[in-house]
Formats: sequence, structure tokens, C-alpha cells
Amino acid sequence: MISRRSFLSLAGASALAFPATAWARQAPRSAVNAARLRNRLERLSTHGRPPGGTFADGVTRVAYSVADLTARAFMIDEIKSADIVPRIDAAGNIFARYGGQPDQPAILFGSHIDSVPGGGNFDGDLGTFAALEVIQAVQAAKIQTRHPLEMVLWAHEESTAFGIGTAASRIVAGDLKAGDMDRVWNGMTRGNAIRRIAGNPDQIETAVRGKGAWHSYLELHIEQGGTLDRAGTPIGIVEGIVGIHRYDVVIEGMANHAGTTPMGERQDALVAASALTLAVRDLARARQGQQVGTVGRLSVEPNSPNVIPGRAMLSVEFRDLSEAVLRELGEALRARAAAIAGETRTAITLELATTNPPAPAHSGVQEAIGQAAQAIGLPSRKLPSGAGHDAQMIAALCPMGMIFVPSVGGISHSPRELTSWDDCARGANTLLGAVLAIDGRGSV
Ligand code: HGY
Ligand code: MN
Ligand code: MN
Repeated sequence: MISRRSFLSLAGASALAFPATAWARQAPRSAVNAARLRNRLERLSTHGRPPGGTFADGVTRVAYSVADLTARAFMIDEIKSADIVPRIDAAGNIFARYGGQPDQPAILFGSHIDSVPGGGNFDGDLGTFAALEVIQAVQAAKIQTRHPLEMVLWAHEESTAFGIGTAASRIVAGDLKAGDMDRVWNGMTRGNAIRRIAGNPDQIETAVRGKGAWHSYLELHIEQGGTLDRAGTPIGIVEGIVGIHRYDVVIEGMANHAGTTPMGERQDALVAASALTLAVRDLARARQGQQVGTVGRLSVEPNSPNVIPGRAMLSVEFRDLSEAVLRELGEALRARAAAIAGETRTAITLELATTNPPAPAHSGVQEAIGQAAQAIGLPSRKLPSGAGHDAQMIAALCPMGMIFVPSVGGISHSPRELTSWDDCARGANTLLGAVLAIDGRGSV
């Protein structure tokens, strides 16, 4: 058995023997089993791969789909192969714990494996399977940690299903209200969807955890933007995760004959939706800052070429690190919607459907990540996350930190999403080092 200190110095020494510039030429120090991580990610990618496709064709593994179910079963088998016991909470999140002293709070780390439609093979997948590799590396090195190490596969992270993002981790963080399980999408209630993944909506409140439920939370994730790739920096230390305000918008016009209705007499819901879409873009561009605004989902009724659209439903989301900016954008959106409704003689209703709070990463966890990267000779840099993550929900319960690795070309939510296998291993090794550093310190 080797101590944690000698394990870290082993990893560190092998790294420090190389000048920092050497990191690019060296395969990552093999503290995690990089080959097995790659093999597991490649096997995971077959769950939801387009028929006749290859790894490069990405994946559609929307939460609660058959592909999601089979991928979850694959992860459960892999967890069992590591001689740890999977536990599924009432929201469908999968946990597995290893070692540590029973009277100590666990250090939690993981991510998600559900994808957007036509997504990539790294978003969430890397952090989830790297978490399993971290536990197996600690097992293999026979390190006795003070804190139990707990990995998590968060269910339903992407907002495709039910229009709700970070849906299962938000339940754990206490975002749960009456009627939530009755919301309908794709012909099923949210409660039945949770049943499909072996959750228990009848006891959903048992999934809620309180402050201090864990010692700390770390998530390894691809950056999904181009900062690290452009800079040639292998490790990102996330300073904070943007807040997200997401609206469900319904526009009621009047369906009418496309041929016999004069232009001046129309109440065209799609024209109103188009004006609102451009307004979202204009509002996001009209002020200094990093805020972004997107209309990502649109449906039109009756959706026939010869009928003036009588109804349009769309999603609007704004993202920014500042809650005040998000509120101001929402107010400006409502004002623009009222003006557009008047101009188009339609009725526009906006519902603030879900919010993700902006979440600063804990400075102590950031420091541990920086130390872990340095110990294996990897340059790192701090940056914000423009993507939402389960980590921003769990930040309400314990100190949180995220590790980013480069996305080639900054592309994500696309089959072209790509992170090099070496960068995947570098990220997993940094996660391992950060977990051990935090365990060794006791406090963050
Ligand atoms: O939407 C997001 O930012 C994340 O990828 N789910
Ligand atoms: Mn995503
Ligand atoms: Mn993700």
C-alpha cells in the first residue's frame, strides 16, 4: 500500500522531471487508466449512435430514451465491475461510494451522460466515466482516504426533456414543488419518466439533500467553448458558472387561409415569434458584457404551408454570470413582447419556466485543481463557464469546483464535438489529484 503523499509525489515527480513545455509531448502520467477511460467512452458512444454511424457521428441520447436507459445500465455494470455498489436515488441519479471513514462527509464528483439530439461523445460523458476511473485509481494504489469518495451520474442534465435543464441535480438541491412530477413531455409525465430510469417520484422528496450533504463537489467537463483550445492550455479552472433564465413563450394569433386573407388582416403567430427571436438577439447584443440570448426551440400550429400560423410556442433563454443582468434582460424582453403583440395583433405570454443560479466556484477547490494540474506538469488557466452544469445546482449544498479540458474548435452540442484522448486523460488525472489534495487537506 502506498500513502497518498507518495502517490502524489510519484505522479508529481514524474511530471516535474519534465520541463512544463514537455507536457505537450508527453502522454499524461498514467495515474488513471487512460486506455480503459477511452474504451469506456467509445463503448458508451454506441448507446444512441445514429444507425450505421461511427464514433464521429456523435450521439442522440436524450434523457429517458431507450439509449439513455441502456447507457445507464452500461454504467451500472461498469460500477459493479469496480466492486463498488451503485445506488439510485428517487430522482434517478446514480451514486457509488468508496472508502473513507464513515463519520466523514464524502467528496462527490461526476457528471451526466444524457445528450442533446445530435450531440457529441464527450459532453458529460467524460466527467462521469473519469469519476469511476478516479475511484479505481485510488483502489489500485491502495490509498486510504479520510473522506469517502462518491461518484455520481446525474440524470437528465440536458434541457431537451421537459424543457428543464439540470433537472435531477436541481431536485437534490431542493428545487422541487408541487405539480413538478405532473409536467408532460413526449407523451409522459415527469413522474413516469423518472420511473423509467428506476427513480421513485412517489418519494421524490427523499432525493433532496441539505447543505453539507457532501464535503465538496468536483466536475470534470469539456469546455464547450474555444478558450482553452485557442490558448493551447490543457486545463481550465472554472471560476464560475453562468446563470440561466429560461422562458416558455406562447403566442396566440389566428389561423386563417393563406390565400384569401389580406396581409393587413392577419394575426400571424409566426411573424410575431420571428420578431421576438430577433428581439432576443438584439437585447443580448445591445449591452456590454458576456451575456447571451437564444431561441432554441420553436413549434408552429397548425404547421401547414397554406395556413397562417395561429399559434407559436418557443423557448427563450438568457445566460450571464450576473443575476441582475438576467433580470434586466427579462424585463426588457417582456417590454418588447408587449410591443410586438400590439404590432401583430397577437397575444404573447412569457413564463419564466426554470432558472439556474449563477454559481461561483469555491476558491479552495479552485486552488486544489490548480495544484493538481501543476503536480503533473500541466499549465492551467481560469475561465468562466458559459454552459450550465449540475455543479451549479450542487454549489448550493457544498463547495464546488469544475475542471475543463479543451474542446477542439470550441464545438459542442454537435457530432463534431471533440476532445483529444490525451486531454481526456489529463483532465481525469487532474480530477484525481484534486480529489486527493482536498481529501488530504480536510478542509477546502
Ligand atoms: O445547456 C447547457 O449549457 C449544458 O450543456 N446543458
Ligand atoms: Mn450539454
Ligand atoms: Mn454537460
